[in-house]
Amino acid sequence: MVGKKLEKLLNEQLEMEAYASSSYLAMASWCEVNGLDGSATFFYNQSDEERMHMLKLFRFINERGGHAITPSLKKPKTSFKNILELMETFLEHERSVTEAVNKLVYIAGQEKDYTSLNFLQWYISEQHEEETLARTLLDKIKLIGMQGSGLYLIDKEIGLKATPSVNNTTE
Ligand code: OFO
Repeated sequence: MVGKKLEKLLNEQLEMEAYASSSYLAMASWCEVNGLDGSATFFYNQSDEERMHMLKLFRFINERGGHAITPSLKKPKTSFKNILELMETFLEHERSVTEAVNKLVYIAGQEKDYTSLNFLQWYISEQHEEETLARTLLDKIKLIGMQGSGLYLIDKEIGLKATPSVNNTTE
């Protein structure tokens, strides 16, 4: 049985994952309408992944005798100055998710909820991977530069990092 305090935090986490999913969908759309097809595929996949992260939490809360609450979504940012600003937003968002996961782990430890601690390990590794990926892509954009054919190369690089997703909406 999950404690009330942790249940509330897990529901907040679920909401963050849902927001990440809609934010990345908005990023995919911006990339697509700006001719950045590789980046669009990358963010469509990221959006699907975040929905999966949300669902994992959803099921876990209910399995533990809590009540998973379907979140109402705030509108994500839908337009960006350029791919650099978009990628900075992506990294910033991942950082805030990592902070929230760390807080959850801390509270689960305090409450001696070892089942939740074990469950949350997956999110710790996932955040590590995603933050590293966002940082790498940001570095690439800075390195290549957006002038001339730079944007084309950047888009290609980002597209190469797109992991095939089960719910792939771009194929
Ligand atoms: Fe949910 O993986 Fe990052 O945010």
